[in-house]
Amino acid sequence: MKMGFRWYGEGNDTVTLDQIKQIPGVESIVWALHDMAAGEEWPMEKILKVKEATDKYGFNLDVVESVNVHEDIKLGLPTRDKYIENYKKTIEKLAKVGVKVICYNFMPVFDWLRTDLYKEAEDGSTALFYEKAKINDIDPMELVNKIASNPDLTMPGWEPERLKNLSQLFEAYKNVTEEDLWNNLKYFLEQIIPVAEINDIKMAVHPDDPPWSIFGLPRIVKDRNDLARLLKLVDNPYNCLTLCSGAIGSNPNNDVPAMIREFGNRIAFAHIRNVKIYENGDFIETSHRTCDGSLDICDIVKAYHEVGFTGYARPDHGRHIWNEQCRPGYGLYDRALGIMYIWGIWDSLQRNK
Ligand code: CS2
Ligand code: MN
Repeated sequence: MKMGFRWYGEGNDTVTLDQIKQIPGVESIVWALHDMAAGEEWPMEKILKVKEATDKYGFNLDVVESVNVHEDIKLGLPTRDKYIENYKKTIEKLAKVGVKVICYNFMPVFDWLRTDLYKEAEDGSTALFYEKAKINDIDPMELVNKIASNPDLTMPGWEPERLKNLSQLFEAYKNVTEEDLWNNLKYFLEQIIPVAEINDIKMAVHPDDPPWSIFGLPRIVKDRNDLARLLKLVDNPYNCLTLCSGAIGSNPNNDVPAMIREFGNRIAFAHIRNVKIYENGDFIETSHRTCDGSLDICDIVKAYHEVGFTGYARPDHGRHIWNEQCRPGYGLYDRALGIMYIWGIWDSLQRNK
């Protein structure tokens, strides 16, 4: 298992590369050009700038999260072809700096969704929270204003340019069924995977977060059967998964360790984090420790160990602790603690092999 840490780039992150360097065992910076709109071709100069910054610290750039998929591709519009061409050109450029995995998602309109970014826990820490009942009542625009209101730290997946045409987007998806979305994903992968293969880059889809339909929008990467269908859609070792335990695991019917044991050789990127799920379906992000949440992180790491996982992992989100001012979910402290918990389990499994 190779450990990575998500970093938003120079001047765009409260966490510095100096700090990341001091977290034990981090080899990869998980990165992206966060100022590029979905569908645009990434310029080589900008890619090289990130490489220059991370080279100084000896980090590799093996994992990109994410090259976002333009809505026209998800909608299956005729204009999709030009965006797919741009995606291919971006893949070719990323290969030049040694990228091995591209994480992406196929969620219409919204990426991840929460109702509260700073829900306070008893110990005074705060974390991302999802209140099921609120989603049923709230107007999507109200939620967008709440989530995207911090102009200094754009939330990935909530970029202003993506959300400015929200009502048109909802209109465009009105008659798009889940089967349509599957067909559009197939069309995309049939074109992208051969290019990814030639360039030795694995395409790793991130599950829907949360793994159910929201605001009546179709969603198709929600459970074990979806993952199995997705891998068969284009049955090629470069068509892979980002298995996000916290995303897919926020549905208690999803057995994350079983998914790892079943799909291990097609998981290119592991997002490891815990969530506490309440009886009414609400959930909150917790520390990584198994006893703090509803997911068995010990068994999740054990499953990766059992399948001989040699891919990339990252701690995914963390809580906000010790008064850290940071992008929600992406502070230094709790993610660093998460890494140490993962290493603790991993190292003891290695020893007892
Ligand atoms: C998620 C997503 O893993 C995460 O942090 O909150 O934002 C994820 O980055 C994207 O869905 C991947 O494309
Ligand atoms: Mn994730």
